[in-house]
Amino acid sequence: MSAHAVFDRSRFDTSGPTPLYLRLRKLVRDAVTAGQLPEADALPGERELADMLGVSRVTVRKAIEGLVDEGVLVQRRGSGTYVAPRQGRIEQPLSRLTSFTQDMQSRGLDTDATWLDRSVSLPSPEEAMVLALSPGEQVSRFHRLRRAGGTPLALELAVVPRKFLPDPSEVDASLYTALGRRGVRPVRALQRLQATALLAFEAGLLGLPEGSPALFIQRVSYLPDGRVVEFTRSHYRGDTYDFVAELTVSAAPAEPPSPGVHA
Ligand code: 16G
Repeated sequence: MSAHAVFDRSRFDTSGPTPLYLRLRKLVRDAVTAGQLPEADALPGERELADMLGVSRVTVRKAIEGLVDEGVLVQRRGSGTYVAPRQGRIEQPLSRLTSFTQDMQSRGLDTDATWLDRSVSLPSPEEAMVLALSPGEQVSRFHRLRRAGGTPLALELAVVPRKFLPDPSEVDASLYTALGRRGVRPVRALQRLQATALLAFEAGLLGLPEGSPALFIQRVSYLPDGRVVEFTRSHYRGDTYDFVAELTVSAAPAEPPSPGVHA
């Protein structure tokens, strides 16, 4: 998405009591977080931005000052305003079992996808083992390039035993919604993350140079009765996604009864 699409006047909501400079600040911050304004990209000049959005230059200046203070933007004297390095990463908590669509919607981002494969087939030996399938049992296969806010974020191959989703065309925008409709949405999952470098075809689809860093994530999800409902392998762009885990100390062990005290 170009800066012109981000700063499209028709999409800039000016209704309501929030001051315009705060709205503009949020617009830029969200676009940076979503990767729509990539790291090191130059922003249009102050006057151009004001014209594009139909606001005053004072509003633009105030918004930019705030974003520079926040560390979202940097200003270089004489040359302009740029998206600051390493900003705009999406932080995803590791402890909640949510879907890509849910994750992005909670950030106010629209999702879409390009289907690379949506079919029924026999599983690979690895898939048959992970999904605990009987010999000859088929799987529904969902291979997508997933985008949020127009930016490619992940390549994802989800494999589901066909008995849970007999017709792959039931999956439109969200796999989890389709599973939910059939009463087999997972309630628990194990996820493994590994650092990797993108192969040429993966990089090409994600719009990155070959060898770019990525997170390779494998998720195995379970139904309440312990059956495996999903085996998904994804490549998430390393430059936009942070998975964040919350760590807590385990609960203190129960105090041993004091000597000599009996109920
Ligand atoms: C996430 C999951 C993936 C799941 C998908 C469902 C990770 C690493 N992976 O991308 O396992 O299949 O969500 O999303 O979080 P959907 O319901 O939007 O299709």
